[in-house]
Amino acid sequence: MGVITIDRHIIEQQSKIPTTASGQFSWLLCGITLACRMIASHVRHAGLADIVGATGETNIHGEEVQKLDDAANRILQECLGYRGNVGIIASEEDDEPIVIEEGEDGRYVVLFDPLDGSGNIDSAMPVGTIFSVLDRQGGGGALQPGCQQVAAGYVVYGSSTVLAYTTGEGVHMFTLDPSIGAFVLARERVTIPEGKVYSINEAYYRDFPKGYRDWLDWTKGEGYKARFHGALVADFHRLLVDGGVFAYPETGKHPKGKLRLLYEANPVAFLAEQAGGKATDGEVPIMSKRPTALHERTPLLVGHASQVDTVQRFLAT
Ligand code: FBP
Repeated sequence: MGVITIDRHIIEQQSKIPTTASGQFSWLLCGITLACRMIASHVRHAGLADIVGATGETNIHGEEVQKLDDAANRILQECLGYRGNVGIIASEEDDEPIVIEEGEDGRYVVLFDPLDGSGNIDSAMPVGTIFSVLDRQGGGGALQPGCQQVAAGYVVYGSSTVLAYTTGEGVHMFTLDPSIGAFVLARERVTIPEGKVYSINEAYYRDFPKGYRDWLDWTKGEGYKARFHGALVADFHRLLVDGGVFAYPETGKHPKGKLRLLYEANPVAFLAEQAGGKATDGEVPIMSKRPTALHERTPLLVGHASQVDTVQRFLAT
């Protein structure tokens, strides 16, 4: 069988699906994995090269842009820019979507958070890249509901570099083997286990809706442990492997939630559902939400299906 690299896996997966057997889709996904290998190299050299700290710029979210945010953003733009089948790219770091190819050739829209958790860079804590792919053939642009995604994934740059992706045929995980510079298959068809672990920034406890406070109080008697990395990609990856539930509810500072619907919540929701889990905004499934703006925010509750249901019961009372 030999080494199953992500590129081989993508091509083998796609050849099974008539709509994507042309190879165009594989070519696009391989562009994203190439970009993530290049970003991984930058992250690994973060403390050594002059790429830590801020650029002095502020992005549309009012956040200080880190040098690595900027580098990761440019790498993804470069690797997607010459694919020939990408019509629009949209990034957390850019105010507006970038139209690359107006015509029919530009079939796909790629939305991404080039470096999630960038507040962790200077302390060498895990960061990641999150991506979502939409098809323009139905006439939509970047503002399509999550249920229209044709692919989604993330890469976590942690103790090892791990990529997980889905094209609607389950969630598959790959580890970057630095000795060959390729993502190698680690696990296929991952499912979220039930785990007594919650990830939420409890420092905002008083600011959370009552249902979340009641749920958190309840967990204290249920033997739960808390894990919070300050990076959605790292908390979600841990959840895919060890189970449990992650939540970033609405707060006084973020009355609509902090996380962005199109390039944070939607891809995580697609992966969670493909791994047998659930993702909601506390009320409705994330993937059913109709986006109205590129950088719109949403509350996010995601995890093992029964544990999400438990939280929702507290929210409903
Ligand atoms: P960016 O770093 O991409 O802006 O993402 C936002 C984020 O860092 C999430 O990854 C994380 O879950 C959350 O913010 C942490 O927020 P807080 O510091 O308020 O707990």
